[in-house]
Amino acid sequence: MATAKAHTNIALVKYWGKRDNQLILPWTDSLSLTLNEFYTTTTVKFDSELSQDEFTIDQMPVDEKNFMKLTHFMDIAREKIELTQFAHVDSINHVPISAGLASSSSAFAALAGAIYEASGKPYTMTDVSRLARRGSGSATRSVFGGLAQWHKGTDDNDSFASPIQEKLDFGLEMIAILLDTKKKKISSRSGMQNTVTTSPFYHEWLSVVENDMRAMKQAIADKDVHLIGKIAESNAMRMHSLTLSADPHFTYFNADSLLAMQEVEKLRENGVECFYTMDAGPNVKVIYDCQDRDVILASLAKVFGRNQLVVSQPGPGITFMK
Ligand code: 2P0
Repeated sequence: MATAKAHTNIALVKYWGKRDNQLILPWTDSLSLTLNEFYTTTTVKFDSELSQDEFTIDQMPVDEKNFMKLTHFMDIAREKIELTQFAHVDSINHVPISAGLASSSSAFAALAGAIYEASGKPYTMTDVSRLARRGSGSATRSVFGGLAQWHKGTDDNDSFASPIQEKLDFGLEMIAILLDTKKKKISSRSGMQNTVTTSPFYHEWLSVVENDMRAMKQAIADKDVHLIGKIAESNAMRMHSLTLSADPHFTYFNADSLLAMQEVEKLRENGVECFYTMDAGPNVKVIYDCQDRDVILASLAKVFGRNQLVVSQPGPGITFMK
């Protein structure tokens, strides 16, 4: 039996599209910041008495659809680790589910970590990252703290994340503006698939990411928070332009997302350097240097409720609890 805790991550250079849907192999590398504030804790207990896996999420048994998804993931893990037993799996989310705050990233990272730890067999965190990927692409990166890069790789074996800087020695921070924490209409899985097959701009995205990865890694090496934010914002908007150019076209923006982005732009016009990013949901995340936190919070709190604004520092990689 083992319990693992994993945190969500927010991509600064986004993953948007798979070239292999079964193995979850992405078209591009991606790069993210793991957040301290949002996490999942998962306990796995292998049990020879069980005739099938048992899952609870937030203390409720899972529905049929989630059962199928999770037991399929357990089968992949059993095959990789050469295990035969079924397991009790109990997961608690400290993340608003399916609201673009990437609950699947912390969920599958925590599950993959707990499985390896409970198996009693030797493993590396690269093994955990590789397995987490099979549950959800972004989970690959949540295995590591701080800034992590998911290498797209060529097959199941070489597509995994590695840390760029697990403990940050500069002031990168995020505020998540919670605008709508309900379940999203278009999952990232189907949204990205639709985009890959129908957006006439998809092939341009591949070179956008290649350039952004290079520039982002240099900005990180230079500890240049403002340049990190600037590249992340541009990368996010180019990702979202793919959804508008898909057929059928769609968007994850809502009216409040636009309002939040305008507020960030106003702050910039007033000399406060801060930037935004968005994922597969309407919530906006603001990227800034921690020394500007108070002025940014005060300004955003004039438009949004203070309880909608969640400050998060960089978070750690997977930890195990006794
Ligand atoms: C990312 N997102 O890089 C991108 C940016 C959302 C926008 O990864 O199909 O839940 O399970 O691999 O990882 C969200 O998609 O999708 C995501 P699957 P996932 O963080």
